[in-house]
Amino acid sequence: MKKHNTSQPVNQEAKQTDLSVNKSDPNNKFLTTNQGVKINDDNNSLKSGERGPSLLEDFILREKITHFDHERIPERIVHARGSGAHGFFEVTNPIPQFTKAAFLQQVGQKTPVFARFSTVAGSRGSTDLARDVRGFSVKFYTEAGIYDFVGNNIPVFFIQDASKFPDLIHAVKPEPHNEIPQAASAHDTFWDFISLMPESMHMVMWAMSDRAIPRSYRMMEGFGVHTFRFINEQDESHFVKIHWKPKLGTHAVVWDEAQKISGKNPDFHRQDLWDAIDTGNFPEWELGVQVIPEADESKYDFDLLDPTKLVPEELVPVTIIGRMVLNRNPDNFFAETEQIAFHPGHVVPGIDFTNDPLLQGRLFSYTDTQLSRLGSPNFHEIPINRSISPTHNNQRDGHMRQEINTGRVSYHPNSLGGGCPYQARIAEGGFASFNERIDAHKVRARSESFSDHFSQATLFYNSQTEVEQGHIIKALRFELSKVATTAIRVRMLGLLSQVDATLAEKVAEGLGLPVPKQPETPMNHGVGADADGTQESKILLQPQQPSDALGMIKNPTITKTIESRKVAILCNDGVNEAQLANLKKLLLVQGAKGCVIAPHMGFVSTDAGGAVAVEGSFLNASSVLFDAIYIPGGEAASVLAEDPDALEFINDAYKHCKVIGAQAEGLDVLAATTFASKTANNDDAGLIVDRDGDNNFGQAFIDAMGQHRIWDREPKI
Ligand code: HDE
Repeated sequence: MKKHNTSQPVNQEAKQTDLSVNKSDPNNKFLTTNQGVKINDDNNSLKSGERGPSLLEDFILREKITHFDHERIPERIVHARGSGAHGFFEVTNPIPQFTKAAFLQQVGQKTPVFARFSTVAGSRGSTDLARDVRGFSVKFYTEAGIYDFVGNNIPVFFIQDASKFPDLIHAVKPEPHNEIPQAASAHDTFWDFISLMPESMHMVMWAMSDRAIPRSYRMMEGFGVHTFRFINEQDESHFVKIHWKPKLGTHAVVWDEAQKISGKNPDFHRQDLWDAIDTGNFPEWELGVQVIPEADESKYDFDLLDPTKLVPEELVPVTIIGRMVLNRNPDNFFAETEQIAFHPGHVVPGIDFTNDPLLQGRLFSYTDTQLSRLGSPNFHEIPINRSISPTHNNQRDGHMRQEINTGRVSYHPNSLGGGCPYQARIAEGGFASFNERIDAHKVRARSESFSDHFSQATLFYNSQTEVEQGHIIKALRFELSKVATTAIRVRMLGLLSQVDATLAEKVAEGLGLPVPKQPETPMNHGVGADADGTQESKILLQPQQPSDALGMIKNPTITKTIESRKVAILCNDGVNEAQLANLKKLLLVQGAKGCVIAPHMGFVSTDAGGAVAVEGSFLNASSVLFDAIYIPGGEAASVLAEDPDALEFINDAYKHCKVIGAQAEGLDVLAATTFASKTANNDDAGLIVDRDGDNNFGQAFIDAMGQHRIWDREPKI
């Protein structure tokens, strides 16, 4: 038997086998290999002579290059392009009558979160401003384990059954023969698939609306899409639809602007999220729920399990139960935003699933995808994915296992380990699935209650203002004009005619095609090969009352706030310092920011003999990166009128319906623009001009910005 050396205390001996890193070791400052060996020269590889060949024995070089060679992991098959941040969720209105979820019980109770927003189709390096659905995922690090909300900024989905997801994604991704186009649905394979899938029509309406080109991640809603269940202490179930409502309102850019932003700053949304948090403008959303009693499951003329349907907020109001604030940028994009692994199946007691056939498929997919993306079943051990509540189980080993499990017991039941870890009773917080009664035949079939594909598409279209309908028409014209196969365009016009006859006609006009009299019978109705395949999609509903919550311009989240908005202040040497300073100050009070843009970087001189730092030039900035424009007076202001870059800047802002303000000599610049007559006639609510020093100018400018965009400028379609 091993004896302790009496001159050496036991804990000293234990220290000799302690493998933890000594962070206070003075050697910590040195560059080392991954094996901890200090490196003397990191600039030269080992060679046979100064001008000779490199030597294979150079373990320092080989380790460095090998690591580099493997620094990329497979990107997410969907939602590859994204950005995230840390924050917290706080309960404002507990609903214990509906859910026993421990993190939702007390007013003021806070839970750390990490949120990730994404586009779907583009690859990791693609533009933020693609026309696309946005992912909206939130990992809640609750004391009862991880809860992942994995939703989108659109409340419905293209397909009803998980089995069609690979087809949908293959169709929308770049075409396989030439890998074109990147991050765009405007191509043949996508619309070929869609034109054969009438169930996608509701989602298509949303995807062609301005929801698909948000102004900012901070200004979009989030939706759980599927109906979930809340379970209370009495084990009663309620159906629930989950919503996030942005504090800054729901806003978008316009399509021409989106395309230009993609060139001027493809990281526009990523940058916006980062800068907002960096400057203390913490993004915030309210969490709301639509709760529906089990007994009302069949009350509606759509099926709650059908993910192509929403529950209008007028039918079931949204109850706000908490808020999320994002207040810390990640320290390391790869370690956190890239390695975070969401899964709609990560739920805690109090939250459960329904039989939505799309959700059911997702419950398999997300763990599976992490195995190939993160390379190991131990992805839960990566710091960003770790539960803050302790984990104990008998899962062992596998690639890159971090935890050093001790003891010899890795099975249950056991007596050698004293029975540990124990199963938790429900009263002790153990998860028990909702005791739903299921009594059915095993079938591959779709419920008849899923067969109305058009009523809610029509409801969505009818709920839009004329301006928003115009944007949908133009988006469809754009997308379908990029489709080379005429038969696909025609098939789409047929489907659109079932949503709204005028919509179809107007899209057809833009394509130079007639609307087919008899829409082609779509090939896919969610039936198998042995069905006759010709059954009609059913329209079960009477047209419903339009809903403001479905649009953006009249969306109930909209307020007049201009918080965190950016104004380009176009200056030249000799700028009127007082006017410039005054507007900047007023913007600051509103939480907005004025940025000085000039023909060159450095400084511009002021009329008072001072100098103002320039933050962007006409070469590196563009009005699409700003929310409004202001041109102060100054003796050389009119010189801007001779600068084509400055004029393009201003004309674009007008075209994109942004507010434009000018004072004194700044007005002379407007005289050279495409909208000079509007300025002269004072005929536009978004042109705020002041020739003679009106004290109200600043407030008028801010009020106009509070309208967000001046839609009257857009020609009617
Ligand atoms: Fe996803 N989805 N999805 N999805 N999804 C993924 O998981 C999948 C669906 C959503 O920021 C993948 O970790 C299937 C609906 C978001 O990391 C993958 C089906 C909704 C994110 C996957 C769907 C979503 C994903 C790729 C149909 C809205 C990004 C990487 C059955 C409710 C999460 C990953 C993040 C990511 C599969 C449909 C939202 C492959 C099979 C509907 C926000 O597992």
